[in-house]
Amino acid sequence: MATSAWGHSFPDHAEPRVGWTVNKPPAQVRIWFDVPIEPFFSTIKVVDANGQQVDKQDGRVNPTDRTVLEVSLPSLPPGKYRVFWNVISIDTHRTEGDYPFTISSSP
Ligand SMILES: [Cu+2]
Repeated sequence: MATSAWGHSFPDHAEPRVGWTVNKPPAQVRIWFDVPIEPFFSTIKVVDANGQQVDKQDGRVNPTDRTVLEVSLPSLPPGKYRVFWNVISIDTHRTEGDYPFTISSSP
């Protein structure tokens, strides 16, 4: 099924932003979705350039805003990272995707 006015959940925006280079290691990654997502079957993880998971493995749907998927990060070194997300929306359909961001070595 293609997109509908409600149901399937797609990312609206993210922090760090998709494809952006940031100067400071972000404390967390957050993705805002266009409709609420199911906490029990939705996942988010962050990997480094070697594919190694680097987040604190506390990925969750924000309990007070179920359109937000978030995960905490340690103080990461400069480099390229990728965020993988996989969510079940309120209509029980699954969507998934990934996006890159970079932490710059220059202050
Ligand atoms: Cu559908």
